[in-house]
Amino acid sequence: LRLETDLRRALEREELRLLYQPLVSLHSGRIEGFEALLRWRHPERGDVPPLEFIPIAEETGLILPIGRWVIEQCCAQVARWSRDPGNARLTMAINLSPVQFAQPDLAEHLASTLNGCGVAPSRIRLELTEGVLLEDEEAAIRVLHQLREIGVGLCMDDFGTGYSSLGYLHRFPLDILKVDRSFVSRMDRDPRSGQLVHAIINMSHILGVRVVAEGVETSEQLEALREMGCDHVQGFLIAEPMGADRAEQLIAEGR
Ligand code: G
Ligand code: G
Ligand code: NA
Ligand code: MN
Repeated sequence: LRLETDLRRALEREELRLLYQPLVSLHSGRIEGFEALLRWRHPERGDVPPLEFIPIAEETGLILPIGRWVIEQCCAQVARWSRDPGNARLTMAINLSPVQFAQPDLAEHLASTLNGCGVAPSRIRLELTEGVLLEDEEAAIRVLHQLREIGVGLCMDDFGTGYSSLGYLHRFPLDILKVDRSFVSRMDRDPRSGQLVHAIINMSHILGVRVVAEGVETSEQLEALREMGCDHVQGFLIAEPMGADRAEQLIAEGR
């Protein structure tokens, strides 16, 4: 309860910030974009893990103002990077919770924020978990099409956990699928996990969906994923989530 009260004030007290973790293209070897990851530094407790405060934010509805702030920060960040024409293609992946997805004004807020920052919608990619899709499939498909009409990319996050089925790829208008890091970490020990990831990549490609492997921690995983034709990788092997300044440095070095 205490944490809830504190979280309520975290936005106005500027205790929230975003870190950015790069995604690297296995085709070009270059940074393709970043995923924005929310952090909360509590004045007494220090860093509170997202796995602790995001569920509270979702239960209390605080995820709505926080989520809007995240979207606004991300669009502003993309606009700042884009002042350098060399960065004109960098993407920003934003995590959306099912509560945000259920808001009727989500598409409108996104569109007006993009417009206000002068950022092309194709630079933003929304990461959704299957929780978004399970409750009311028809409603979910309607919203996905609405978002797609704006022109933002759509990504299925944490694929391979829960009920994730390849049927999702067929029924939902997705651009990208993110193979969950639990799969990637099992690849080293268990050949069948590797074969499964390979099959997911092949099926995704048949359906015109690109694949990101997340949680890549070893060069063996990276090489195996490259051979399987995986499109993008993300994980500690490449870089941990970092502040915007460091991200900007990294982009500059990569060119
Ligand atoms: O950064 P970390 O890997 O600890 O994130 C843990 C979880 O918090 C992940 O499931 C991630 O998707 C979620 N998360 C991180 N940032 C955001 C955010 O801005 N909004 C939402 N809804 N979830 C986030
Ligand atoms: O659920 P989601 O995929 O959004 O979670 C992203 C979380 O994964 C972030 O909290 C991020 O810090 C974490 N993460 C990113 N790369 C790695 C990695 O290589 N290994 C592990 N264990 N966690 C990672
Ligand atoms: Na994510
Ligand atoms: Mn994920």
